[in-house]
Amino acid sequence: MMPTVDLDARIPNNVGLADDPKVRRALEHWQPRYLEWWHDMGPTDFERHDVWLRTAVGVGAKGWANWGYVKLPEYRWGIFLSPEREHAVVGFGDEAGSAAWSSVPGEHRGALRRIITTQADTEPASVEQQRMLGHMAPSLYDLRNLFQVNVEEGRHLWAMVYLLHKHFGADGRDEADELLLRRAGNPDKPRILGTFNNPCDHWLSFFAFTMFTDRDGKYQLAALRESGFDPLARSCEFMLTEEAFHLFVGETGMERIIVRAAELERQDPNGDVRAQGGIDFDTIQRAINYWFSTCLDLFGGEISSNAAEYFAAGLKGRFREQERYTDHRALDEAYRITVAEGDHLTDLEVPLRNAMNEILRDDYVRDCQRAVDRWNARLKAMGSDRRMVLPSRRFHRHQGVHAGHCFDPAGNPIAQEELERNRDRWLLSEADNRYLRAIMRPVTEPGTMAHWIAPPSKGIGGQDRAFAYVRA
Ligand code: BYC
Repeated sequence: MMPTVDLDARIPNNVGLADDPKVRRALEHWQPRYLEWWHDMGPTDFERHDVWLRTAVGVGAKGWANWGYVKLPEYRWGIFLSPEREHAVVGFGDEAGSAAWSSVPGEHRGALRRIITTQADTEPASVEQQRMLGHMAPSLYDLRNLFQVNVEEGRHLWAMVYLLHKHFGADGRDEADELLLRRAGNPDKPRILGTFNNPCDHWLSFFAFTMFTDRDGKYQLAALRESGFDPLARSCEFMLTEEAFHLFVGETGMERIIVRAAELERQDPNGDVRAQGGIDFDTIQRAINYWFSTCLDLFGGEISSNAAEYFAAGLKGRFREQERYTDHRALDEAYRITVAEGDHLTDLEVPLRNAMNEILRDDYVRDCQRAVDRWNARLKAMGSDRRMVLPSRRFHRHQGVHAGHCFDPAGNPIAQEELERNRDRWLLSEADNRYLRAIMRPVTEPGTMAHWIAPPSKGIGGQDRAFAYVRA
């Protein structure tokens, strides 16, 4: 059934808030605090600008968003769930085949609250991490893309906060309040997951973040879309629609920097991209190494009893669980993981359910590799010999079985001193970050691009590349 959309309500929604006074009041109480948080921690100094944005207004496959100029604080953050599925069932785990839950089963309350809170926490965190980037945007096209990503992360927070208020009573309200109090990178009240406390203070990191970190979002949301807790599954389904654009921003943004690097390398008599004011291939590779490896950590440990319990309970499945698998209980198989033992590598067999984080990470790595292959095909077509690579999944890890061991980017075990000696060759360094911030001067002329990035292939939202996407 397609739910009714109420766009004129104080909180636009298709979840029947008008008939749910308790939850409506709770959310209307949360709303001014959210706006206060947005004012304090959202994009700095652009509150009065008109930004060409799409605003979610429903969940239909076509025409789910309106386009127009919007001032950021006036964006209509709404709550939209995909339509209810008829005869929805728990799709995997011990209870596979039984009816899906429309309210939270008591025995899974703690786990679900934890999953939803962790998912929710990443959304405001990313907005906080990106708040200064407007001041060094390479074009108005990119500036509006940044703001589009930011407002949609805000909407994803609304989606999760709705679930907390609707299904978790006083505990849920407390969690929703805490979400506005933690701060990315603040040692006293950090965000929950590691990567969401790392600085993202120039546009190479922004594009790497939307390429690699938002892609973790895609896979986590896809795993939760399989959930037997139907409201969570339906929230994630719609969030994925918006997420696709964030991934487009990251993948094409990285590609445009790579293409420009190849052009500048050719122009310089010594092939020195930095001498031409661009971003050289080694720096791009270090950004890939840094963001890819920190994002691998976001999947949690390779061997995880939490993941096994989430799967057994029917809370969090595999990527496209229904389409790709026939055995939804996953009780009989094992999974092989290569780990370090002293100075060599060895294989470990793990019961499949305990390897669910690694299985999701496999799908993620494949998707990242697809994008890297695309960039490399572009380089080849330009006649460049340069190629970008993903480092081994063992490199630079802080969660799971590889944490505490040292590996080179190819995944070979190495001594700590060798890692330290090569750190600035392999990972974005402070000197890189200083250089990148120094070349990133804001470009505010419509249709004009910063020197270090190639133009996009076309404009966005029905407009061409020279459109005034942001107006003072
Ligand atoms: N940092 O069994 P383990 C997105 C903790 S991104 C810090 O190995 P588990 C977005 C873990 O909590 C998607 N702590 O892992 C992107 C546990 O703690 P306790 C966000 C970590 O629990 C861009 C311990 O280590 N969504 O949407 O199976 C922009 C052992 O845990 C980390 C989700 O993450 C870490 N990286 O899996 C905007 C989905 N990794 O029990 C948005 C919800 C693990 O010792 N989250 N730990 O206190 C989950 O499903 C799981 O919590 C995780 C971890 C996949 C994150």
